[in-house]
This record gives sequence, C-alpha cells and structure tokens, in this order.
Amino acid sequence: MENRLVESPAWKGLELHFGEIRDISLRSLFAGDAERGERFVVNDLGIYFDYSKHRITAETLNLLIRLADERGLGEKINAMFSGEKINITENRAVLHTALRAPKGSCIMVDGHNVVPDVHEVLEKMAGFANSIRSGEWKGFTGKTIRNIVNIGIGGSDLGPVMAYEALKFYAQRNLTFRFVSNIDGSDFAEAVYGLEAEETLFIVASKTFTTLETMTNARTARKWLLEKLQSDTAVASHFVALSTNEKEVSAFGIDTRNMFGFWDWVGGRYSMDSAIGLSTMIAIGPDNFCRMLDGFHQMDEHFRTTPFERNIPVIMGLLGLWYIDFFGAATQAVLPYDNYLKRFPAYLQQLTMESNGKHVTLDGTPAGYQTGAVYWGEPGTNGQHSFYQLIHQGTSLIPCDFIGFRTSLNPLPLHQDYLMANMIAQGEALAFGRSAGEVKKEGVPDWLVPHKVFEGNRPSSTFFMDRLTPEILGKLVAMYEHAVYTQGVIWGINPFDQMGVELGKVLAMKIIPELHDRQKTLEHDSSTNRLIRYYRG
Ligand code: G6Q
Repeated sequence: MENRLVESPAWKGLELHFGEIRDISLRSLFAGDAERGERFVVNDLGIYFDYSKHRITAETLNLLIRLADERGLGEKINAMFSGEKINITENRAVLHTALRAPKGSCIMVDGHNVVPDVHEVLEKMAGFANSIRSGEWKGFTGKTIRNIVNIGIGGSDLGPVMAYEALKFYAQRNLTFRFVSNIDGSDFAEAVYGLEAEETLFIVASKTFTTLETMTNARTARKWLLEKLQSDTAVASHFVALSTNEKEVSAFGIDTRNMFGFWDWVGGRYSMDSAIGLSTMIAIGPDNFCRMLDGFHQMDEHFRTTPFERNIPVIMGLLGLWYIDFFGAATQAVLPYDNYLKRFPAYLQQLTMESNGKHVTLDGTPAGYQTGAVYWGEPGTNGQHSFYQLIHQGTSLIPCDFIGFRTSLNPLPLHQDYLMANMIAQGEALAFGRSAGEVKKEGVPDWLVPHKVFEGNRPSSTFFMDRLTPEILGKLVAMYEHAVYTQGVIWGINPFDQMGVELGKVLAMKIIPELHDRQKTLEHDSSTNRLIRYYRG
C-alpha cells in the first residue's frame, strides 16, 4: 500500500477538489457562512482549536478524512498504542504513549507488560528528585546540591530544555538549571561558569550512552569536578545517568543505582516524559511532573478514541498535508504567544522534521510526493517585529499555528490584553488582508497602494487555552506527536527512525584523525581536502 498514496481515490478526489478551491478566498468563505468561525472548531481537553481560517471547505475535510481512512489511520493508531513493531527499519515498538499510561494499565511488548516498569522508574525518579529538592542529597563534601547541569543532545536535550523553560514558573527557584548539548567547548564552559563543583549535579542523559557530543561533555564534566574535588569517589554523589545502556553507564564510572532507565521503544525525540525528564521533575517536582504525564495521556486517549472529524491531532496532520502536498507549502510556522514557550518551536523542529523528513516509503521506494515541512518559529509578539513581514506580504505560503492563553502566569496590568490582541489580530490580518480598495479609501496615493496591499488568504490555526500548566504542556506536546504520526501514516513513511543523521557522524569520525596528522593523505573531494588543510593551519 505504501507507495500508492497518489493513486488512492481520496487523493485523486483531493486533486480535483484542489483545482476547484485553490483560488477561493477566506474572505468569501467567511462571507458565505456566518457560522464558519464556530463550525471549524474543536473545543476539547481545555484546548480551543480554531481551524476556520484555513483554505478548506467541509468537502475538503471530508476528502482528507477519507484519505486518512483509505490509508488505514485507525488501524495504524491501534498498532502504535498496542506495541506492534511499527518502527520496521529498527524492528522496534513505538510506545511513548506507555510512558504516560496510568498505573494498572497493560501494554505488552514481547510478552511483557511494560507499564509496571515505567512506574517503577517514575517512583525512583520521584525519590531522587525529592532528595535534591529537599536538600537531603548531599554532594561529596556534604554540601547541598544547588545546580543541576543536564548533559545530552538532540532528544536528550531539546525536550528537557523546552520543558524547563515552559514550566519555569512552577520550578523550585533556589535550584539553578543549565543544559549542555553542543560539542563546542564554549557550551560546557558557559554552562559551568560560576558554579561551585561541590554544589553541582551532572545528569548525563543519553539513550545509547555512546553519543560523541554527550560522552565528550560528560568526560569533561568529570574532569572539571575531579580537579576541584580532588577525589575519584566524588563522581558517585555528583553524577547520575539517564540511559538504556547499563553497561556503558557503569564503564563511565556511574553507579548503576544512580541510573534511571528507559527502553528501546522510546525514541529520543519522544522521550521528554521518560527518565530523560529527570531535570524537569527536579525543577517542578514529582506532582507537577505527574500532572504533565496526565496531560499527555489525556491527549493520547483523545487521539486514540475520538472520531477523526473532531480529533485535534488528526485534523492538524491533515491540514499540514493539505498545504504541503497540494499548495506546495514548504514550511510551517509555530508562533507561541507565551514567552515561556520560547523553546517550543525548536523542540517541534526535531519532533516533526526528524520524524517526517523521509524520502522513501516503508517499502523502500521513493515517495514521489512532498513529505515533512520545515518547522520554525519564535514567540509573539517578538516575531511580529522581525519575520512576519514575509508571512504577510512575501511570495511563499506559510501556514501558522498560533498558541495563546487567556490568563498570564504573571498578570501585569495590560500586558496580557496587548499580547492576546496581537495574536488574534495576526490571524485576522493573515486571513483577510487589506485590499487595494480599502487602502485607497485611506487616501494612500496610487503608486503606494500595491505596497500597502495585504493579499490575505494566508492560513492559520489558533490554539487557545486558559493558562500554561504542566498538564497543558503535556497535551500540547502529545498533540504535535500525534499530528506527526498522522502525516507519517498517510505518507507511508517511517516517522520513528533517523538514518539521515548518520552519514555526517560517520564522516566526522573519519575527519577527526586527519585534522592534526599531517602524514595522513587526504582522499576527499578538493573542497573538503582544502577545508581540512585550512584547519590544520
Ligand atoms: C532522536 C534522535 C537523536 C538522539 C540524540 C541523542 O530521536 O535519535 O536526536 O536523541 O542523537 O542520542 P542519545 O540519547 O543516545 O545520546
């Protein structure tokens, strides 16, 4: 089936339909239906999802849902939730949903119920998080831990950083959190700048415990600590590991009692609610962490059980596909109107692009149609004073996701009104623009009119919620996770491997010894050879 997407009846129907509605404006769609702003809305789980400002009709949605049905989305959702090995290239189950399954549920992998394992780790994490938060856990010299440095990269960094920033309001403020990911020594140097080793805990977060960047930073951290504390035994009270690889953790010198495990069925970019979330749990406390997990779980259940026409992640995934494959949109902007969500676009970049940036379908043949879009964004209103110009008046079509909250966590007079007014106004301006006639009425001279025209017809979704809580964050992340899966299923690709990051890593390992050994003959292309010689100096 994988390769027949473009042959499927619903796809053919969408092609015809696209021809009919591509030039219809949002102005006319709204003018023709006074209820449109209520009709294309899902209000569930505390999320008001308005997708009325999309270039769709009821017919578009029907066809997209038919496409999802024809591609077996319902069965594929069940396959994922029930632990089938849907990550076929790595022969693995994909069970991030088990990380937030309530105690007492049963999810079998290879004849084993994994839910009790998940809760055992959560309890161990909670015990540890509490001992750091209360000051009970002491460093090697008997001092209380005040600084937590998470060392990890990719999925072992972006989730923890994003969640820490997003939930900082709920964090225990006498603890300092820093994150090191880059192999660039400056990242490490800045992360430990001004920290007392005696009061610092390093969390080495690595599923494999072999990643070059993380292991290099972890070794540097160990050296930094030992130089200051002058004893090898200090490692035990200043290092913990989050990993699936007990052998490597132990070889590094971390006591496996200070290791928090997870499993091969948790993908890196789907792991922020596994042991990889230890820094989050230390920051916000186990109770808030559980509220976040509950939010994830509620969205999982929504995705698993809600009919597609009211299913938030399914609709999101379908709309994304509509723009990518029919309108030729190459990018999708994510614009949170909440400063705490400043790292959310970066987090989503990995989630979406590493998942759906695939050129072959499950059977290995070229897709032949466009898959994953480029995700990007910055918080509003900052972005309005920077790149929004291109979204409003540029030549590319860029669907936008606006994310906002009714209540600010820091309610300073006027700020929230101004923030939300701006978010709402942006969606309105993008959709309806400003015509030449309207511009002329303002007395603008003819020659200037084209420059002041906003064509409009630029689509956006708005996600409106009451306030940013751990529970809502869980829902938002799971919502995007499942939208990604929805698209992956329809495209017939594997959203759960990431072979594309391998080649660069392999080539870097070859180049490392060539950088200083002038005897080594360089056998790359002429450009690469010259770059290596330039570095050699
Ligand atoms: C995510 C990817 C990747 C991974 C990092 C870190 O889905 O697999 O970003 O998370 O390469 O890997 P380790 O956790 O094994 O160090």
